[in-house]
Amino acid sequence: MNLEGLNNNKFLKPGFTHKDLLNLSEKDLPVLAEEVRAVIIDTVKKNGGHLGSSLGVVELTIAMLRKFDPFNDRIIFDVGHQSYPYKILTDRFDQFHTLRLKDGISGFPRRNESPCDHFNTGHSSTSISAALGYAKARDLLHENRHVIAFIGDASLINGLALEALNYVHETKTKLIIILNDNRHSISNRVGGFSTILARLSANSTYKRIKNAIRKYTPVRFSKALEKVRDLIKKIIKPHNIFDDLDINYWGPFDGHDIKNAEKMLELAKNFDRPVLLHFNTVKGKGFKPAEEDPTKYHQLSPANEKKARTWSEAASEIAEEFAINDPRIICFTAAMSTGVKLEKFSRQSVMWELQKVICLQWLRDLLREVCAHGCLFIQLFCSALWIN
Ligand SMILES: Cc1ncc(C[n+]2csc(CCOP(=O)(O)OP(=O)(O)O)c2C)c(N)n1
Ligand SMILES: [Mg+2]
Repeated sequence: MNLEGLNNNKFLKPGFTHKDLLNLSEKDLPVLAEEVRAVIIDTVKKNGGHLGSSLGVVELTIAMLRKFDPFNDRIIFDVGHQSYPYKILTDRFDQFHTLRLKDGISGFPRRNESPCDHFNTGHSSTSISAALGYAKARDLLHENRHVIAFIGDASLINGLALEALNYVHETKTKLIIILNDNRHSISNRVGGFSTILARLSANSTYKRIKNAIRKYTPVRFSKALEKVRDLIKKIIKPHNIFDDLDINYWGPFDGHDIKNAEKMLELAKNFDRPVLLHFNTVKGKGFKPAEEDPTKYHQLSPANEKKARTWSEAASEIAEEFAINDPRIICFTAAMSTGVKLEKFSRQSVMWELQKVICLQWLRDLLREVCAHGCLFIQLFCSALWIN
């Protein structure tokens, strides 16, 4: 990106650091949010990368970075494809134009890139496990830091993440889970848990909590905190699956309301038990094409990329060809039928297609039996084994 083009920016200028973010006033924050968005859109259009997820979490990231210290606290992103605003606001704005270029800023959190990146990611659903590890280590060493897992709705509702949720109860440690619910995976979100999240999102507690906070904030904040905390317990009903797992569920809240998000994060900071804050956001927020077609704008290719035929295109064509003659052909994808070019297959073929599956261990066992007499492509399963 041409840094000269940023001269019109009010806040996000060369040399911008995390400290500058802390010095901004409340009314400046929406302006900063728009400037962050513009930088992301501009850079991703040129260099390629993930677009919709990062655009959707700009406000949440601002709130989080004003309430937590990214150098001392441990903020762990799931997948990490939504971490562009975080990178820009944690002292990497000047380098952000090198996103995904050789020796440039990585498209995912990287420990060797910044002291604010605490966990290398790429595969989904690892954040809560990593956060639990950090929280346990903190307790053992009597350290003073917050641990936050920042996870998307589709990443939360599969085996690896659910396993970690199951274990939160056992660790009895303080942990903050921020659920960024944009109702999308790469494609549509599916599965039984998806229904649970949708029901929670439809809950009207957000307004009630906002009113409760408004009622108490004239009192000194620490006092208000106690009252609101008690109130939250009563307000956030009906009882839900997270409460059943001994994880306090607060929400749902508007993830684009920075002021309110900051208040909820402040409450979570002062809460001594595991808590999950459920925020509703819009994938692709602020860029109309991405809001309207979040699947297409989940990820863009670099502007000058040569359009060679990809491995996915070749493989999907073969699958389509086989499927014409054999109704037993099934395709499975790790929640990325678009990315692996299987859309046409899923539209045309009559057979069962199980897609949007992220938990590969589960998929492996399922496929082993489905394909007892067939052939199994296990590329992503192998990659997850190696990388995780
Ligand atoms: C194990 C694994 N399976 C599949 C993927 C491909 N993948 C990348 S992002 C993503 C969707 C994540 O959805 P969500 O967590 O809701 O985040 P959003 O993109 O909506 O912000 C998937 C399936 C992956 N990274 N890792
Ligand atoms: Mg999502």
